[in-house]
Amino acid sequence: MTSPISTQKHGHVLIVTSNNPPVNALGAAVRQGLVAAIEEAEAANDVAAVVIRCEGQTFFAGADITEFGKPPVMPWLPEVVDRIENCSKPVVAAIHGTALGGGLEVALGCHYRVAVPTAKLGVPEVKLGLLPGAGGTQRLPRVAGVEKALQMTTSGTPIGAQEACDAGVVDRIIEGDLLQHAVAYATEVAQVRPLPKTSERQDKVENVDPSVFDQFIQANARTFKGFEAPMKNLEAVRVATQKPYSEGVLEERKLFMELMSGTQAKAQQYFFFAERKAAKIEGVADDVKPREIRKVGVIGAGTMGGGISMNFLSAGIPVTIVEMAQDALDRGTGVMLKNYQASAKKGRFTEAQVGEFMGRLNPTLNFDDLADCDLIIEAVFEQMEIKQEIFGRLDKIAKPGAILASNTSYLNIDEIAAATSRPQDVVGLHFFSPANVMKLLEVVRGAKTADDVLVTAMALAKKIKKVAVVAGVCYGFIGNRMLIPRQMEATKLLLEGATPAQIDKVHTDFGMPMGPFQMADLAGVDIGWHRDPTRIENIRDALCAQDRWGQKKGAGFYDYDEKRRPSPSPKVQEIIEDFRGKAGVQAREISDQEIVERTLYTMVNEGAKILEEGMAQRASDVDVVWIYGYGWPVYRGGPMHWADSEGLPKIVEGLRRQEERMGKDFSFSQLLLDKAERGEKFTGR
Ligand code: T1G
Repeated sequence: MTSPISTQKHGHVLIVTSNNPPVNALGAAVRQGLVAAIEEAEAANDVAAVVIRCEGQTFFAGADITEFGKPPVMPWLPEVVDRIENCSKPVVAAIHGTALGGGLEVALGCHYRVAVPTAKLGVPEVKLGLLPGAGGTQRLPRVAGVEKALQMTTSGTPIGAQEACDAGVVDRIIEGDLLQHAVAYATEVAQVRPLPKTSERQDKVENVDPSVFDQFIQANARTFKGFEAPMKNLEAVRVATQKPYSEGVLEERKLFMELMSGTQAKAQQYFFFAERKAAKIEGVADDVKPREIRKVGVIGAGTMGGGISMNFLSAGIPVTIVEMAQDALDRGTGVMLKNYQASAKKGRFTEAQVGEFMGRLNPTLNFDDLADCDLIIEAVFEQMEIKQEIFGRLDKIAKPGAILASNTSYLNIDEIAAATSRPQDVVGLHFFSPANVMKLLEVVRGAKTADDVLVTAMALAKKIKKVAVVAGVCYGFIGNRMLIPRQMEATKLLLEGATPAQIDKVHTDFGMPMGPFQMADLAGVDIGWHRDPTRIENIRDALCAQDRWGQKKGAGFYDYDEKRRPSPSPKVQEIIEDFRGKAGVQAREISDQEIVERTLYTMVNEGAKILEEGMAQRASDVDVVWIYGYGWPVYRGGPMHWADSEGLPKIVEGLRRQEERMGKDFSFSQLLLDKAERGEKFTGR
């Protein structure tokens, strides 16, 4: 098999090229080829310098993640990087695309680094539950300084070429032909001695104030909470300020192996592939082309309609947004502008861009203005009759081939499609609030939704930087359908003796951003409430009847102060005890484990039902929904991956207790029972 690494002499420069699509991952053949190329350069008397570069979309984007967990093949990446650095002739890294992880470590092993202005450089290993394990935690601080190294290693966020140049990671920004200029640069430095070795730099790691690390930990405590990798990245960088390189890399290796053998790294690496697999639609031919979406229409300028519109405006797609009344339209567009300006303040956009985005917006009261849109998204009140009336009108005015989408969170897409003469053009696009922030998009496939409509939705999701998951038509699709039993069990636990704070704490200790009652207060306790304060059938009705609609009213399951800080509410406790009395329930001590079983195991059971009914394509899609839609901790890999790591027999055992408690109101997923019985897993790792 031909090596992905080839060499070619250009004058006295040996050009080493990697051609290993799609991202020049540093698999075994690449590593072997790089070492062979350096040996070739050493042996050739007419070679004075070396350029290492990559064909295709990017410079090396890191170690080959598909090799993880498999028997290692020599040479190790650290050895390759050391071999490059110990070459007796200068080696120049020519960087384009994204030099990430091991890719940046290879570049740091080179004596010089040049990059095109659009290149990005980073060490995203922390997102895989790891740390740069090929010398990166020791070389990066020596080149860029401790602060920059801490920020890059613990966030995993890449930096641009100019920032890298300013930090000393890149020696020169190349305008024009990268290879040509890299060869010229290599010729320029061919005779320079001593060769600059990043591992020998000491100036940026000596006399570092140790308090830098404690301050960094404090500043990032919330972000790091629950994760193992960020702190180990920080420890590795700290070692670079305490020990010589040769000892530091040994500590780096130890920390790396600790992470690699842990459950968090497995979960986060699983999720890396799960997120990409979600984009694949089973049963749709690869040659199905997406429809062109040049213009989008949005019906409803409320929180959802405005947020949805922003995704397209920011992606360069004009939006016609329709409301029924001028004040609603003005309010909606005003909120969009305010949100953009808030992002601009955080440096996400420039003021000019905000003007550009808003310039693409066409607010109107005239429904017929939607006639020339290629995609129209309805984002109005969650009531079937209203949606069917709107889709009936759309059917009359939308141009042929326009995709008609509903942002419904629960309702039946087939019933909505039936209100039109073109059900094949109807699809669900369920955005998560805030729609301009949350990455998840559930693409709900109706019985008659055409394949190219699906393909268009998935392609468009990528364009607007969403992660799309295909869902079937069922109440609540994937995410909300699993939320329902969780909320029901959480409410029952209140009646049986638990408090909102205890239940929420079990969830936040687990790693969720908030628990069931904190979530209810944030979203609105009144969502789905029948609005009749005289009709009080459950705890939620009682709260709503007393205007306790959540944070927006300063009171819900919790009381809130003027800064929206929550505190347990005696009033709510009274309501709970009142209901307990009426139901004749005796309060009892509820263990945290019971709360886990009754809420999280119940979700796993519902997720298994979703799979057995074909409402999700694969278990990893369910995990993608819960990580991107609800903040399930990525270091636990999502509900189905977590269930596998808990052990399905243990999940079944916990749910048996549920079955005893609930009798006929509880039904097991047969798929869950079968898999537990057969010792199988949902997510295969
Ligand atoms: N290894 C193996 N496959 C990879 C890969 C990798 N590092 N990166 C991407 N792929 C596959 C991906 O699964 C997909 O496959 C295809 O390439 C296109 O990816 C020792 C231990 C580079 C910014 O974490 O961030 O180095 O679905 O859809 O949107 O210290 O891929 O087509 O079959 O994402 O253009 C560190 C991970 C590794 C970078 C391109 N590096 N990759 O984005 O394409 S650990 C990373 C990315 C490491 C060392 C440590 C992105 C990208 P398929 P894609 P994209």
